[in-house]
Amino acid sequence: NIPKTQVAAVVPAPGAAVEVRTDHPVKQASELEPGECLVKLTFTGVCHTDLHAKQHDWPVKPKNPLVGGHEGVGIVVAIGEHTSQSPVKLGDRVGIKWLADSCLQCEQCRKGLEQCCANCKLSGYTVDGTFQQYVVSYVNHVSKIPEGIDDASAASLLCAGVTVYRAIKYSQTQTGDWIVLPGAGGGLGHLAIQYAREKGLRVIAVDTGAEKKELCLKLGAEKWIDFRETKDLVADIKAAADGLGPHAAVVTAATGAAYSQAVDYLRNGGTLMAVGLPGEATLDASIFFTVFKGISILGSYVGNRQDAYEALEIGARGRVQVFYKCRPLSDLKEVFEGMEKGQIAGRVVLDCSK
Ligand code: 8ID
Ligand code: ZN
Repeated sequence: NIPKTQVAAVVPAPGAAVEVRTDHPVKQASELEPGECLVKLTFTGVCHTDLHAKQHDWPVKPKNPLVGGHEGVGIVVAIGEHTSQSPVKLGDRVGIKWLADSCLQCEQCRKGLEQCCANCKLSGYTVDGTFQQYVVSYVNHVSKIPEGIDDASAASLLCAGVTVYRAIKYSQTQTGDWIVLPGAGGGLGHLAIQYAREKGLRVIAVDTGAEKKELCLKLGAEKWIDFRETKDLVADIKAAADGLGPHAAVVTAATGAAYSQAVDYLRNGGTLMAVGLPGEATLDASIFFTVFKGISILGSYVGNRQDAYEALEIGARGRVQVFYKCRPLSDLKEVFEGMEKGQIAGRVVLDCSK
């Protein structure tokens, strides 16, 4: 009993406002290709990437018209005929991630860099995503959601969680090291605080406003710096980390400004992990001091299937929790407006039934 139509939040043209439609078609079971599955969604997170997609502000462009969204949780209700060896079956509870599908055969896929597969499909970007009630996805890449975590709480682990989990995993840090998190009060950042703590790191949170300050400190940040109030960000961050600066910075802010002084405040031998994705900005850093201080500058892009498995498992054990406010799917336009103004502490998760 899969309906013919559904509620979907559609970006009808590049940069246009979101339209909520109640008559959006649902791909029927008989229309699925081999390897495809249909997932009936319960909840979906809203990532800042979805706002970039709506605003059309990245150098790589999305499909048009677009149903965005890539932090969805739901149940597999159909699998394409002639799908061989599906890792999931009907009735399984699964998550939809940014990486909807990849070839699994190319060099990048073989090496575990599935997200860099030249033939990948991206949920809510190159294929329609989770801002609807039924989404077409791919059996090889949907993530089984472990027991012990409810749908709404699991949703934002699928992008925000996986992304910061991987970024911290490869941040070249060890137990007891200092990590600074510009963007700490946002969707990715507030989970980064918790995954960093889980790794035994000491956290300096950088963001702005009383609500985000309270959230960051509650989640285990030891130090807080308000980027709008500080007179000298470099001096304040260095001072917060024994006067020597942090061992790593994982930048999840969606602006180039948050990157600009990282090489200056990092400790000698430190690592800058680029995660936040302003569309046009360039990384402005002293070459001399990058070399002289032995700084590593790395980029980290979502995660592979194993990163997702690990990030979800930590969440299901209750070690990392998404701090979210729940809104109906039909409120997406207003949620984007709040996100644009930087008003959302943690995440917003949408109820796909409303
Ligand atoms: O795979 C990836 N690398 C990946 C995955 C998912 C998302 C990258 N992203 C990108 C998004 O596309 C977006 O560009 O990460 C960025 C952040 O996504 P988000 O966490 O979903 O956004 P948010 O909830 O709006 O949080 C951003 C925070 O940054 C703060 C804001 O106050 C907000 O809390 N911020 C800003 I804007 N400027 C800042 C600054 N200069 C800053 N914090 C510190 N210093
Ligand atoms: Zn995302």
